[in-house]
Amino acid sequence: MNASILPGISPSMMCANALELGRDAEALDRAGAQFFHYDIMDGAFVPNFTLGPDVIRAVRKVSAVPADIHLMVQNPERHLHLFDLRPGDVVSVHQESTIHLQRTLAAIRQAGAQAAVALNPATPLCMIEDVLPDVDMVLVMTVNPGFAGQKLVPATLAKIARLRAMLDASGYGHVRIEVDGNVSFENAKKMRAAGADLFVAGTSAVFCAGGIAANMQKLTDCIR
Ligand code: S6P
Ligand code: MG
Repeated sequence: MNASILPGISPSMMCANALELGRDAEALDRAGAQFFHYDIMDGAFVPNFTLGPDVIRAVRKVSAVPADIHLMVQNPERHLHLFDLRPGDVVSVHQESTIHLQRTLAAIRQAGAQAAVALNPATPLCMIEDVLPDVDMVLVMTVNPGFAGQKLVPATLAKIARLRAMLDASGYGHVRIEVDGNVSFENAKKMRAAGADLFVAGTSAVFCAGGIAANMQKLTDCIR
């Protein structure tokens, strides 16, 4: 792990109570969420639909927590203009989703946000070696994207550790590692030990029995 990066939690807003989204956002803000994670799907890159730019705009009315926008869409560069990006926001695009990855990452920075590249479990780390100067964060999918409530793909734990070593050895020690999928209390400890520092919290840890405040505290204790 990189000791200079403050680990944090990015609650997955698709797992919040859709009928009480504002109330949940305020509770997550009070509980110290570093970002709010928004899953944007197109029914093509992944076989599902979830949130969109209007939901992000609505949540911004009740909280200033930055947006962590996870684009699971084909050709994400065509849709960046739909988001009112703010400094401090981070936008992830999948390596598998765009041919001109470097150009897309540069466009995110140009729009004023931090840029991140996301990797499906089957995509090897070598696919992002040449865009490390263009990213502020790498999102390691620890399940196949598309749905909440899935089981961890075990090989992704070693992948996090290899990524941290690769970043540190190549002069990109400042680049964060986010993990997304089945971040349970138990898995979060293993992911943290492997070098992850931003944890997407869904049904496995925060949006489950116990309530938002207590679960956020418990997860915080697992990653610090
Ligand atoms: C899945 C999506 C994720 C989920 C999150 C759910 O495609 O990218 O952000 O919302 O992983 O968490 P959990 O704990 O239900 O797996
Ligand atoms: Mg996600």
